[in-house]
Amino acid sequence: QFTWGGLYPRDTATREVKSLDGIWNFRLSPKDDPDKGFREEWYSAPLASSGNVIAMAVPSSYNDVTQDKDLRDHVGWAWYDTFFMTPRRWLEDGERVLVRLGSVHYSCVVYVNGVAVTAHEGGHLPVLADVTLAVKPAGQANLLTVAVNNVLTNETIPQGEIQYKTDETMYPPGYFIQQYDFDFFNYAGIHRPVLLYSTPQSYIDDITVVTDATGTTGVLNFTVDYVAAAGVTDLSCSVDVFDANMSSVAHADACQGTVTISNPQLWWPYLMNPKPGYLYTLRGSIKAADGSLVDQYPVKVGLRALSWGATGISLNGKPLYIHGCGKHEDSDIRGKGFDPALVVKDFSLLKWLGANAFRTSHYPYAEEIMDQADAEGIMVIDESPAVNLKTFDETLASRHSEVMRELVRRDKNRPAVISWSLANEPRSYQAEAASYFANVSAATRAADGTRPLTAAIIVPYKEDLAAPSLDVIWVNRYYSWYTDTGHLELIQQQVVTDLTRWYNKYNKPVGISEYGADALPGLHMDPAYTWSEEYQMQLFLANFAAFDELRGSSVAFMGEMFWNFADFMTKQDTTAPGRPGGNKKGVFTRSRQPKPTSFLIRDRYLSLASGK
Ligand code: GCB
Repeated sequence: QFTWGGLYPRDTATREVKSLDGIWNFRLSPKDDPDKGFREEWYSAPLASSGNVIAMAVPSSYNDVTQDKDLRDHVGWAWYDTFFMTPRRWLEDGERVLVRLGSVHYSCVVYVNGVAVTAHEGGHLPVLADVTLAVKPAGQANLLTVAVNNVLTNETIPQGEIQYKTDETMYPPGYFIQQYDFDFFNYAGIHRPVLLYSTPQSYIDDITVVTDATGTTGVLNFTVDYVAAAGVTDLSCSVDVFDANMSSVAHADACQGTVTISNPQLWWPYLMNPKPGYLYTLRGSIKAADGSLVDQYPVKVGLRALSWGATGISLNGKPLYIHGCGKHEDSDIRGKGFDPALVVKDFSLLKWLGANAFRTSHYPYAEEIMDQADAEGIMVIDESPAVNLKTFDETLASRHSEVMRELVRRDKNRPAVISWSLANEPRSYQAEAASYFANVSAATRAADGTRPLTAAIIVPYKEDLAAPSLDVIWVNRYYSWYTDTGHLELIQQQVVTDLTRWYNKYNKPVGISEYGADALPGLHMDPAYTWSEEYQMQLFLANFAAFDELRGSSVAFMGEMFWNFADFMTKQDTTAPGRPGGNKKGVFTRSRQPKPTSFLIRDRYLSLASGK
């Protein structure tokens, strides 16, 4: 099931956090006996007691950390375990004890001391378990077991299919493969930090902040949601707002209300202001009747006003031109595992490029990455894991809506998030797509009406049925790569014609969410030939000419996002011949070294930002 992953665990006056990251034990369930671990109750005792285990890094994808092909290509259940101790003071104080996994791909069951404490479906959002009743007394080790399944089906988001090969003259009996349409490798495992933390019995469950900025006044509308322990009444809330130096700038005694800040520092994107990413802290507190503090939790807040309409998107009253890229959570060895060094490197490169935005293609990214985007002023188009949807029914629509609610709840306070992307490249020409996207949009708008909804659309403007439900329209277009390959001279005309048609049809802002060409680092061919670095450069330059023409036209052209920030790992299947060692459409290599195209981007983005 999709559920609320809770506020990110943070140390406060009333809460404590312990990291459980490190090297855990790990064991695969055999491919031909997927349920073995459940049948033999591998969660009831350490994995090492009933079979061979290997060491496994947490967080990391498990696929690429060894030399074992079966591990890399595993389909089915994998098991992790470790031990943890609960600090004595948490138990003595009667605190709630929780385990939170930033994400586990794709679905998981979590056990503490042999008891299932939670299960979660969906690989890119947090998994929360209240383990208060499952943990042992102080001084005794607790066994934490996580069973992870990476199987994708028609009912999962993203979709996939287990295909059985029935021709026994060509395949061994029972042979199957995991098929999926998207190109990035379906990395699996415990991908993000695992944190053990405490809260008081009565606790803040959520905080919501919606900001506005008019003239010289910053407005924060806040709601503090709390859960009172059994028998506890008379709790009250307050909020304090601090500036970046932690000086108090506003206070209110209420669970819901509005505070104002005069002459505020607004939240601005990178390169739009000398101080981008300015963050206030709104600290929510709940107090007992005698005034004593019960729980406290801080959220970062960026004061900004976002609006959109037929002419474009504006931030703090200024028209936005979005110049950025699509990314992946992807790197050598760790796959989709969170790595703070990589986060710092990627933001350093984004800023070097002069990018003011990225799209979390094609799934929600780690909260630690989102924190950095807030702080650096890099705008985010926050995308759901619904990549390449190929069927549209009511069951999937309600599941998709749940994912959107879960995503919105996690990221709703983030100033960097300027849009929700419902999907990437849905097969939106199918008749059912119209009502499907109407449903999912309505659910998402009900969860958050303060940001425009979008999707990255691949199908032609005449065939697509998703756009009527969206506020702004992004399209993925590979002119002169997947169509008219080699004919760079056609790009400008084709991009301009295409985007103008979309705008004329819907009168909504339009932009390019993907364009690009694979380039093998070091392959040079002049005149430019596909796969060479020269071809990638020429293709980008031709697209730039198209974007400039659109910017000078009556089309509300809101932005350009190239594909992709860096080369990334892909699946091996019949499309593999087009993916030598992965997708090479990066302007950086997978190890984040520049291809020549990155210098063209840097020139362009920096001059766009300086208004030249
Ligand atoms: C697309 C997809 C993206 C792929 C890219 C490609 O349209 O949205 O996930 O990686 O094309 O390189 O083919």
